Amino acid sequence: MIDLIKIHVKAGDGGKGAVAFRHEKYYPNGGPFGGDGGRGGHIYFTVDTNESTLAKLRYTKSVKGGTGGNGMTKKMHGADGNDVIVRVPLGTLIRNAANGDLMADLVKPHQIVLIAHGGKGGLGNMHFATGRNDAPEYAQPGEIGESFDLQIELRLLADAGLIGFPSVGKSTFLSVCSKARPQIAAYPFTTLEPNIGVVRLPDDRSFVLADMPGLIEGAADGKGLGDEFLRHIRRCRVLIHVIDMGESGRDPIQDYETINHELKTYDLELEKRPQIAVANKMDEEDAEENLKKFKAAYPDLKVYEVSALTHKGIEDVLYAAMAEIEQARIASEAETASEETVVYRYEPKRPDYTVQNLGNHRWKVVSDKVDRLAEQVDFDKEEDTYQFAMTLAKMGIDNALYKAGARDGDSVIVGTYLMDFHE
Ligand SMILES: Nc1nc2c(ncn2[C@@H]2O[C@H](COP(=O)(O)OP(=O)(O)OP(=O)(O)O)[C@@H](O)[C@H]2O)c(=O)[nH]1
Ligand SMILES: [Mg+2]
Repeated sequence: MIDLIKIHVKAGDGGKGAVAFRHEKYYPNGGPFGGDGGRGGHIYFTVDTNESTLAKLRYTKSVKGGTGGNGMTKKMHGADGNDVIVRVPLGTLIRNAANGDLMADLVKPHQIVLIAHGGKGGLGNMHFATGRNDAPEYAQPGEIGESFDLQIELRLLADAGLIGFPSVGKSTFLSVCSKARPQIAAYPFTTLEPNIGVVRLPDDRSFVLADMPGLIEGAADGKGLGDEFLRHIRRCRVLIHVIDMGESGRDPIQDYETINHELKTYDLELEKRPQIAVANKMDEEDAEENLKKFKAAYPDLKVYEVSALTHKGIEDVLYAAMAEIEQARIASEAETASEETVVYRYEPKRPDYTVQNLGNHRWKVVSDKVDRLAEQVDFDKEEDTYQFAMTLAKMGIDNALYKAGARDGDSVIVGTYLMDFHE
């Protein structure tokens, strides 16, 4: 059972800006004409309700976004790199493995989060013309795409889980109230992995329902399909306990006891999980008789009578499940809020700036903030330029450049301008 994996993600690098000049009739001194590089591909994660485990990612060591295309002459943009969308099951938690920070908690069907940003494309030389230099030989390199080591973990599998002995009709139940099409057969252990469907009530409320592989006595100690499935069960807010009242020759009272005993043996918490008792196969002969005995044994238990085969009584179970789920959602929201902050759209905290060594005594300050500031500055005015330089010093950029190896007289690209570095 794969419910915890590590994976490396690297968003695509941005494409290089182009250095090009205009060579056309009537423009003898052709101005700078190089276009911008394309953005690197982002890495997204999305919920795929057809997946119930992380098994498909087991051999995926890393995921890489496409590199942005380089800018071209005639101010043409490079193409953006391909985005990558990684599909994971509902209930997937994504953490930054470096510090354990929660980056995403995927709790809704089709939810999508941007985990690693592709690098911005570099600006072409057409942006670098200034009064002093109308033929800049410089264009920006693309920004490096973000990369992370991720720890991916499965938590909540579904709002409600169908549990019970093999062949009691769990998968049949799921198939009649959702679009899921699980395998259904008269032999035990037909279901080997949970199937997931979205149940939509006539009043438009909805919840996620999973059928579980059958449990048998000793499951908590690894019998039958073992305790792996008890782990899935732990990941459902509400349990729908399906009991076969039909002609199987099983003893419903014994079955009900056994399953509850296995749940408790596996995890004491499961005893407290809201549970709905469903008497299935009520269309069969003997069912009424069996049900009578069962009810006599549990006079206080609310038992829902259904036939998954003829769809009888299903809707009542769904409404009852919905009510329990809403209660449980409220409870878990309160719990989560006090435990940790859940970030639905992850926007990583980027440092205000980074410095890049472009080689050949050229440096670049990579920073949205500085880029925005630089746009306000009139570099033809001494005073403005001086003020701007002071701001950079205050932000610690001078120090960072010096530490990185910049020396007197080196060129530093700030925003779309070229400045001289003074120690
Ligand atoms: N007569 C009758 N048969 C049913 C009913 N529900 C399910 N069945 C039959 O019971 C058998 C087992 O059904 P499944 O839905 O595969 O049972 P399951 O609980 O998912 O079984 P496992 O996946 O093996 O644990 C199939 O032959 C179904 O057609 C019902 O309400 N009435
Ligand atoms: Mg099944």
